[in-house]
Amino acid sequence: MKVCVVGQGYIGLPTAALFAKHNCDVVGVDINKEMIDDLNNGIVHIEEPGISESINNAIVEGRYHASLSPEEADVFIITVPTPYLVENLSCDLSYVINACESIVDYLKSGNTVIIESTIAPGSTEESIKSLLEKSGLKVGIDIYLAHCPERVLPGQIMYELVNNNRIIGGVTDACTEKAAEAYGIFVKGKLLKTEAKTAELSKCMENTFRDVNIALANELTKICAKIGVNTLDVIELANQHPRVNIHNPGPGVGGHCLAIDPYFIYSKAPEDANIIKLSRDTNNSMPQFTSDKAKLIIQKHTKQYKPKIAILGVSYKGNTGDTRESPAFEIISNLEKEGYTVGIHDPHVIGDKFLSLDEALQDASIALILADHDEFKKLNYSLFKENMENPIIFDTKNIIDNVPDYIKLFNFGNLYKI
Ligand code: SAJ
Repeated sequence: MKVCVVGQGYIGLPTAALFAKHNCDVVGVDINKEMIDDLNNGIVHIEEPGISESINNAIVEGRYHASLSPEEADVFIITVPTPYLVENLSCDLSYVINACESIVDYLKSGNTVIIESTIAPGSTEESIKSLLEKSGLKVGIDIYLAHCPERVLPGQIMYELVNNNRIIGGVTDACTEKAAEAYGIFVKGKLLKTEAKTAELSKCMENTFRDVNIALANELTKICAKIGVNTLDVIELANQHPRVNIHNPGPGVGGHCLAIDPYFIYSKAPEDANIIKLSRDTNNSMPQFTSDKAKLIIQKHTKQYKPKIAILGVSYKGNTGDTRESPAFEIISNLEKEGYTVGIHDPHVIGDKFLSLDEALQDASIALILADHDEFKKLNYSLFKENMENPIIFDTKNIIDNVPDYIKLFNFGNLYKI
């Protein structure tokens, strides 16, 4: 079987690697020429366990190549980003539409087209179906179209793509069956068959559920900071109840999913999606809340004022180099607007503005932990003593405790003590 995967990012590339591993011939398509050249030379641009080896094996076995343009195939999979439109918060389908337009000339009778990109409910039937039918082939009769959202966690994508249950939402029953057949090649989880619109909304709702629950934890943090209670203790105790699961508060919600997908639902029914919108607003307020608290800590607790702040971590997710929608950037920009300078250290993100831990800490008033990387869970505290006059850590991810006496530690639990 030949598979054409359009979009070689966080989902498309691992998906291509898995089809290739299971004896399919795979072409990975992307608009980024440099990336295509790199991939054909076995250079993988994403940090994800197992992906580099899998792609390189597939290249050696002649089962994978990357290309700027699609090729004829049996199955086409669309894995391109879907941002949201700032003007009305709806789903920006332009990448998906371009990707679908790019395959129209390659479609043949019997082909299956699968949209994996997260899209607003209704998009497959209302926008994508007619576009593919420009090929002269009828969906459900000549070709098969389904929305099958991915639901994997960065850091364990290769495992979760295989083992998680998968929603398969066809435009017709025949479309669902054809898409299920394709995923049956490597998916060990259940294939949950439904129709396209239900699949689209289920995916958006999974991330919305999480976003709403994080907003609740963030709101609790603000309340606790005001009334003098330790938020983290409240969450730990409340979660001892077998049916309660309060999420973790944090400096904001990043990534390409939780920070975006709720808007796709909201824009379809803004008058009804009140909790969804309020949760987005609450989570969006956290970078400002965090930079305000950092400022307050500096004002109240530094002996000799220094305008430098060490930023530890800018990726939105621990142990990855993924910075998409990361709240760290808004926090940094807020602090810079207030006249602070920042020294940024992130062992997972590559870039010339990043410093070593020593350099970032040197002469800083405070170290602000913004990512839950493992490296930050086992910090060498003597570096803080050597480089900072009066070491203070503000741990917004609640990943450290038991610091030596010479370090003052703030986290989202003890903000009321600032
Ligand atoms: N966060 C909190 N508090 C928490 C949990 C997360 O503030 O209790 C923050 C994180 O720090 C991060 C953001 O939320 O900034 C998102 O992180 P995440 O790990 O919750 O989610 P993603 O965006 O990496 O992945 C999500 C996952 N969805 C769910 O868990 C419902 C993943 O399974 C999906 O595949 C992915 O979205 C996606 O592609 O949709």
